[in-house]
Amino acid sequence: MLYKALTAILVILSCILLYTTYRVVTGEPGDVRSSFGLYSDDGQSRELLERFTREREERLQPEEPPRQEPVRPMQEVARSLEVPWDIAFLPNSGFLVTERPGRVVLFDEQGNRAVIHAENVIQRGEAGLLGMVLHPNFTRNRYVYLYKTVTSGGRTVNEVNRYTFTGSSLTNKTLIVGNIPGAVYHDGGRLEFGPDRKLYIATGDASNDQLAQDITSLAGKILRVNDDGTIPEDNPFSENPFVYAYGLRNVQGMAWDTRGRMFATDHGPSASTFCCRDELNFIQKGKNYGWPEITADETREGMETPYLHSGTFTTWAPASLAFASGSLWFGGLRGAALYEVRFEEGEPVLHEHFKNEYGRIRTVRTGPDGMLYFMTSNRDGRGQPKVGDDRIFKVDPRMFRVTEQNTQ
Ligand SMILES: [Ca+2]
Repeated sequence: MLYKALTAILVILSCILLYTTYRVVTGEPGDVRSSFGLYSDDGQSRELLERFTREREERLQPEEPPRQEPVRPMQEVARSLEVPWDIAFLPNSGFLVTERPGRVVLFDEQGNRAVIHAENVIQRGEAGLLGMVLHPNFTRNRYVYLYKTVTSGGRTVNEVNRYTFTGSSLTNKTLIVGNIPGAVYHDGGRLEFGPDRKLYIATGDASNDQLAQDITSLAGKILRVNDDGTIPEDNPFSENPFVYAYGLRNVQGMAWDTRGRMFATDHGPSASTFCCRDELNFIQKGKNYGWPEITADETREGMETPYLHSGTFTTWAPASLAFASGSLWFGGLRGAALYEVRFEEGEPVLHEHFKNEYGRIRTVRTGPDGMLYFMTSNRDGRGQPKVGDDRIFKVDPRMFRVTEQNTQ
């Protein structure tokens, strides 16, 4: 009896051993090897290890990704302005707007509006009170920078001044850069602080195209200074230490993408017999952007061709540049559109929004809320103002992709 029982136990144990050996050898589902700690250095084991690691890492991630906010509707934020040229967002949700005839208008957080500052400016053609930017440390120092066209020593010039914002006025005017050649046309005018916290100043050729290639002139350039107007040590030209890039015709838009790459728009010679060729340029320190020697796709040793241009039949008249939602955006004056440059598989592709819906569009800026703010320029002498012009709108930059998805 005892002998039979022992035999039975032995048979059962042998069966278990045989089954286990079979599972180990075939690697059947259930993976007995892992329970036995029997990992061998084959592909399947590595795959299992990787899967385990991946699953563990996934468990360490937040339970759910943050919910995407719904795309917000388009909204008018201001109206009845006269050639608004720039907008600056205050920390308390109010904002400042420059009007080209010489006014700075404050819109406070309650929506009240007041002219808080007036500048004597030359108001002819494209000249006047133009760009505005807040210091990166505005919350602490309250500095506001303005770009304007004035008469100095009998000449038309542009200058950049710094002011202190008191909450209801601009005081302590300090000259930052003066004697930038000015004219009725081609005054540039955009101000931006770069990611390096230097002040970049976009100028025009002041209707004298030869100045763009003349490194000693401040015309047809992108200038770069410290916040007090002194020269950064790493600017590229000893002949003219203000200059960062040159060979430009009339730059009114500068922006940096999230990788810190700098871009600038430039107005092409739209009004001449050699039409159009508006530009979007990838800006690098010390480079020559070709005006007036080369335009559009033309190349020449030591000169840069544009990243994108409008061709010889189309005019954008690009008057600004902003980066939002992975794209570059600019307003088109003659083009009467909001332009978007998307990077599709690394290539810049132009998309046109609101064509002829709002008339001439000048400045586009990204607000602290991630919305795009754009302003019309229908009262600048070249447009056809409608009731309510000029106006400022805000639009969710994601709106255009949603619209496209819905119409596909
Ligand atoms: Ca060029």
